[in-house]
Amino acid sequence: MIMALAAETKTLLETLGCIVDGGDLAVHSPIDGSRIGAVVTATVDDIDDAVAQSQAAFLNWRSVPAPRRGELVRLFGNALRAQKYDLARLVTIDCGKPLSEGLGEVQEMIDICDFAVGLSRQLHGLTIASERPGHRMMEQWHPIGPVLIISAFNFPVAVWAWNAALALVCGNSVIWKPSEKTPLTAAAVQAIFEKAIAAFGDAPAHLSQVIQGERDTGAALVADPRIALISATGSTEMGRKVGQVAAARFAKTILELGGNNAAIISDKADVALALRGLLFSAFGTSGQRCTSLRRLFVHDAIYDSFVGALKSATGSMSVGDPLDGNNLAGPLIDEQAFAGMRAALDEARKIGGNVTGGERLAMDGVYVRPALVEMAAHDGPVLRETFAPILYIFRYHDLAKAIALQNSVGAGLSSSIFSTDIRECELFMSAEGSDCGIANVNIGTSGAEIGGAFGGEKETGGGRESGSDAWKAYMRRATNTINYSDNLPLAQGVTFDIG
Ligand code: UN1
Repeated sequence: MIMALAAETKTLLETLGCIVDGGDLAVHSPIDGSRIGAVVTATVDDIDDAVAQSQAAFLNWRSVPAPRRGELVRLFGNALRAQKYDLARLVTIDCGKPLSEGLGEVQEMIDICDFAVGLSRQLHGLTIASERPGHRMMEQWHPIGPVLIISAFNFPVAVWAWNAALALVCGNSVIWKPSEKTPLTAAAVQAIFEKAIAAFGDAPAHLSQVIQGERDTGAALVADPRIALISATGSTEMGRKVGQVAAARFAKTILELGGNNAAIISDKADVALALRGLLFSAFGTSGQRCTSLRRLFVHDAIYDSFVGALKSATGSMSVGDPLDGNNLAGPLIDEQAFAGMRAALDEARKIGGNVTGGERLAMDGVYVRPALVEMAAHDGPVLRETFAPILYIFRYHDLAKAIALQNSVGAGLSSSIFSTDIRECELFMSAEGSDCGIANVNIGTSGAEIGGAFGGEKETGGGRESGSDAWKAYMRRATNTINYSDNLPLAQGVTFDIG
């Protein structure tokens, strides 16, 4: 298998038009831990050049009419359609998610391209009534500048696409710092993007660039005053650093950080549907989504039967090679992820948690059984995000108290209620309900579509990406007041008469 993965990676990269000639950053597939390639990391000088080139590209691109900019994104979406399967396989090899999810990830890229193409004719502002006679006010949205996109290993290409597709139609250049754990998919996507650039004809050079490297590379880019907007996906710890550096120079940020997502299973839930929905959210992608379900509040009246059904469904979940379509979950990204999982489970046991599953499987790569933990207290590891398939389970009686407990953690990304009672569902979505950026009813916490704004509150960072009006974060707003009269009345009735 070891030779096979390296050889397949090479073939896939070639098919995708990507030349990776080796380099100083070795890449390993989480499927079996084998080495599948290497990429060249950027030096300090490379970073400086890239930002200068991005700035030059921006100065050109901002003047291209937005619908024409949309044409480039349309071509890119088509190029992705043509190579969806090959790119999806590479995603699976690079980050270990099941092939079905790899395909879904590329589809998410295609979807956001379609969305952005339509948007390229709708970057509209308001016309506002003026209090002054013969005056008109309006808002315009203008391109903002080079956009830095920092992405994480778990969605190695889709999250970049959410940002890049919008940034490009909005008239910006982009620089991508992918996770050092998944650099090959980034290189491949850049090669696909270059095909769209070639078909487009006259896009400026360096409109989109990939800068490979580790944390210090990201830090150098974040600190560069020429970067107008930083969109960073990753841990809350990373986001806190990025946010502080950006704030010091008043750069704009979109931060999509950790989640500690919960679902409430009411005694009025459709339990079969709830079970399916929460299993995907908790254990799909091996619990390595920012939207993964981590905490479950089950109503007292159905607790024993529901948790029994959950245990048997979890026990029969197939974990293994993500390229094999029979497996619902693949490996964890690396040994460090397993260490984090083990530490969280040990800690949970110490405070009275009853753990089912969570064992490591005897295979190359880091494969684990999903873990269910019936908790006595909402405390300890429950309060933080552990990027692994662990679901903490609690009993509840009073819905308002369950919502309060759900909201009592630092993160505020995603949440769900499973109930057929409209009062419970509406309460959950109301101002007194979930405090998360995403509050779902009768579906799990993960697997959002691109049409909605994506992001969360509190320690999740507060930014929004993807659909709805998230595009506004990628532009600067100008308020224009136009006087078409021959008089100069001042607002608020102020007088200033010069003789
Ligand atoms: C992430 O894990 O960083 O809603 C993004 C979802 C996906 C995106 C997750 N569409 O689960």
